[in-house]
Amino acid sequence: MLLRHQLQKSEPLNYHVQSLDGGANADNRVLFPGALNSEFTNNLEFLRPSRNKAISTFRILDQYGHVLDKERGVDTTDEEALVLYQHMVSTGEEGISVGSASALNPTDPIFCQYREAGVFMQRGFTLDQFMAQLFSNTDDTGRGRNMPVHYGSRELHIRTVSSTLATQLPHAAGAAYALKLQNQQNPDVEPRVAVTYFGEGAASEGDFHAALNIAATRQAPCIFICRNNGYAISTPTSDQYRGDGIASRGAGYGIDTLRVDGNDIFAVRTATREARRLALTDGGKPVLIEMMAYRVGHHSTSDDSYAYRQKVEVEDWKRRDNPITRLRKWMEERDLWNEDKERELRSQLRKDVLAAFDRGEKKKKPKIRHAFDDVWENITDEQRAHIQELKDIVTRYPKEYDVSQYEGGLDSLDELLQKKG
Ligand SMILES: Cc1ncc(C[n+]2csc(CCOP(=O)(O)OP(=O)(O)O)c2C)c(N)n1
Ligand SMILES: [Mg+2]
Repeated sequence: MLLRHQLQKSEPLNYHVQSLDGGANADNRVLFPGALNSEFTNNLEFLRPSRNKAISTFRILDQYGHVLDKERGVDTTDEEALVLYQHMVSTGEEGISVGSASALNPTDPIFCQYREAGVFMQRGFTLDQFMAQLFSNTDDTGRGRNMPVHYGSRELHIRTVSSTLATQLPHAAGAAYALKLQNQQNPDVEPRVAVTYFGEGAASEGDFHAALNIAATRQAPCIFICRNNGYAISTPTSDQYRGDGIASRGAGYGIDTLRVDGNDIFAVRTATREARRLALTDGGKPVLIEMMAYRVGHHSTSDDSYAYRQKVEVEDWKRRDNPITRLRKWMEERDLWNEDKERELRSQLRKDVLAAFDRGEKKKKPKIRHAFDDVWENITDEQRAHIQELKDIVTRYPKEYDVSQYEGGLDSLDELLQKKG
């Protein structure tokens, strides 16, 4: 019995050794190294997941914005709700990104996919910063090297967006393991968790499995937030998996897991806060939250989703249930919001976005030298030859290669060439 007691609380690292001398127990369980605490049975019964009840979905508001459990209420003040609403007013899965980011600590490092602009908004990324990246202008911290929507901010503790699906997940698991060690070594510093966002399509990548497993075996404080929006571009979930969503996989890896109604920002906030608390208990552990949503927009501006789904399906979701109208209904019932305020907010936001668009568009492009630097501390002979060649071509064909829009024009290449190798 001592053995059982030890195993339940012990570090997983030791269990191989302990189980070898374990043997059969009085209550008919064998502690096989690969499946702890399994009971013997003489029933020949396969697990048949298709017959199980689906994992339930946590919500606080119904689709009409009514609080379901009056005693529990919501954990958001009226003032907070108004700010959240302003950050949400665009199109898509804002309940998930804005809601979860608002329930984290501002220094928790975040690793995004690409559909989480709300996380950036909530952390304080400005419209000018969004535009700097979208226009690849000289204020872009990524120095114009990335495709649009690959934002990142060191100050806001958000790693640069990674659209190579699922690569952000092992990064987050690794960061969480580093945080676990830091949290242990510096007990006076407020403990942190790593947080990562990904779509249900990204969960088909090998990196998803590697990340969940390493976070589970290392007990790293990582919150995995899956946005299950029903589609991976044109691939519906029915072609992506047969199991009970992504939540069932968390359980498979021994990770505390919850499925949440992603259209309910209050449920998202409560779930995230609780996930953070759980992730920091017992020295740290991963948590998975599957947030259910529907992708009402096209995948991207180059996608026409009506080629693979019915328009009526999309219209139905837009009308029936979405995170913005649900919060709005709740606010209207409390007399916090009305049609006039809505019109005013939308018109002001539109003006702000267009003004930032204008400013962003007018700025110069980053220096051309940034195409070469930040890889090696000193440029290599091969790079030197490439830079020289680029310079020659641009000088020979000035009409084809107008570099006047780039900060410093061609001179920035000279800065590099003059740098000592
Ligand atoms: C490794 C990799 N394979 C394929 C792609 C192309 N791709 C870009 S987005 C996407 C769909 C991802 O769907 P999901 O993870 O559900 O996110 P959603 O767009 O629905 O938010 C695919 C296949 C990619 N970016 N990276
Ligand atoms: Mg998806």
